Amino acid sequence: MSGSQAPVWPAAFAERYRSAGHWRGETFGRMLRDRATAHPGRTAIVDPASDRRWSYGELDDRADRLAAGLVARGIAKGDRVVVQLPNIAEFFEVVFALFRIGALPVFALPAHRETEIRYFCEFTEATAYVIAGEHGGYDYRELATAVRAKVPGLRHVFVAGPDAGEFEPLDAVPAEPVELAEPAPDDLAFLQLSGGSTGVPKLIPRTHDDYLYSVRGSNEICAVDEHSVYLCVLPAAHNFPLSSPGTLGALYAGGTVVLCPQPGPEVAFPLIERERVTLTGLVPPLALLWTEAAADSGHDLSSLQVLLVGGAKFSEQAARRVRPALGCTLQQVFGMAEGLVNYTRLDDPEEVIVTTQGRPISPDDEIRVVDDEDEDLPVGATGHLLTRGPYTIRGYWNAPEHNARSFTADGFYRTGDIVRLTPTGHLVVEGRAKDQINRGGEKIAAEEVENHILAHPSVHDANVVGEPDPYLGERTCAYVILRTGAERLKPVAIKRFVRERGLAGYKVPDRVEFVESFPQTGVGKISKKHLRSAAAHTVPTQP
Ligand code: AMP
Ligand code: DBH
Repeated sequence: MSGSQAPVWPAAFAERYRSAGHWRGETFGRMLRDRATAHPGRTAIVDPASDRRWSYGELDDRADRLAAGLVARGIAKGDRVVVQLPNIAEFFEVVFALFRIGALPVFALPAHRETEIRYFCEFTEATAYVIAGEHGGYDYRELATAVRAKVPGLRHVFVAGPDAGEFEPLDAVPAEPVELAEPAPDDLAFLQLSGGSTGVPKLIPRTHDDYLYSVRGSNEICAVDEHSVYLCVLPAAHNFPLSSPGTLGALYAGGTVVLCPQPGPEVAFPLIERERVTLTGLVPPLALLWTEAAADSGHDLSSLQVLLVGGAKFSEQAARRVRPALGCTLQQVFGMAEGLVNYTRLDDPEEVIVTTQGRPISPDDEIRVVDDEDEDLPVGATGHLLTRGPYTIRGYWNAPEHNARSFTADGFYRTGDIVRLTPTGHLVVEGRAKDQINRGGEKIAAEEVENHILAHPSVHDANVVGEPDPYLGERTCAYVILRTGAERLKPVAIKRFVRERGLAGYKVPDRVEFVESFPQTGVGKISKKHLRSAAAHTVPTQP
């Protein structure tokens, strides 16, 4: 992989991370083979929606066979493959097949629509795209038809499930296993997505070595072992349920992954009872919902030992309710697909668990809290979080200009988070400096949505900011100035316009407000700070 595509760790750091035992020369493909050899009969994947249970031996064999079929279709080492699958067993068959080939899954989310998928396909020059035919009332085949018409380089679309339409069924791909050259541990394993703060999403290159370290470290901290049963509630491709400690943590430890088809308690609670689930991970709005529902659910949740909550700030009041309601230990997790993941520890005092977002996985995670001039602040002061370490990327994929801004000259990632360090070394997330809205764990880059609104012929200017929401934490408000003389529009017209441009539903503004002008700062720049506080004071609901 050339340096411009994926910046790597300088040799001295790589050497240090290897000699410290963080990078152990493992790969995902080999890891699954080792587990399948050690305990072929143990259950790896439970997919309740289709009533399937795959043992380690079966998953291993399926990955081999699918890899062979994909290779026969020309998918080769280093190729990018956009994977957009819901929480179904095939997700693991596909990603482990790609890991074995050394082709890179690009982890799209089920919520992504034409604009995002087309961008991923074009930007990564993907050779294939994998979908489930229909899911959650949405037809991904139609999406694939639209994308393929516009992206000629996309050679294959594979469809998991019964009706592939005009595309090739995933079921038709597997072939007799073939000998494949193993990828190197420091090769890229996949491209993960960033919530981002710019016009287009950025892609995060992760290697086998670095990601496996974060998974192994997470397992230790969350006490994941061969008896663990992880319920995957959030979209499987997201970094949090994938690796913190997530499905890959459970598989690494030889435990079991149960795929939750829907995140609500009415689906999840019976599964926890039936499969004796021991841990799961949720975003704060779901954690609130589960806590409320647990009291009179009538389901036996006693197997649940650990609930991880992260992706957005979990309020102290909500955090305090977890243990009494669900009878398990709360672990707050503050992570990012770029790398750094912090956890409260299982044996931290309850006060630390409910009031902090944890501390880093690794003794080699370097944390700096700095002011606007990158000067270090004293412990306890609130400032920008910069980080560098054995599983934090040194740059986004193919984004040299952006990297110059998102990383310091000596390789620290500018997280865009505003934090404070407690005397115990725990981090408290106090806010955000990046131009992003965190809608209950779903990240929205303001600029991306603004650009789409600006494409409307009646719109002169647009600013998207977050406003408080009791359930999501934050929701989006678009302030829009119409062109002079343009027809009057209703807020729904802007929302519909954004949706019809093929953007994921969670990026459609929750509220649209038409204004005459934007507040300005002293030097005449538009003040998002003032817009945010205006939004905080006017939160009527509207269609
Ligand atoms: P991404 O870079 O898209 O993977 O999103 C990671 C970002 O999510 C972090 O930089 C934080 O802004 C936010 N985040 C994740 N977990 C938490 C948490 N527990 N509390 C507050 N913010 C969080
Ligand atoms: O929000 C995130 O991206 C996130 C949250 C918790 C994450 O990537 C993670 C844990 O690994």
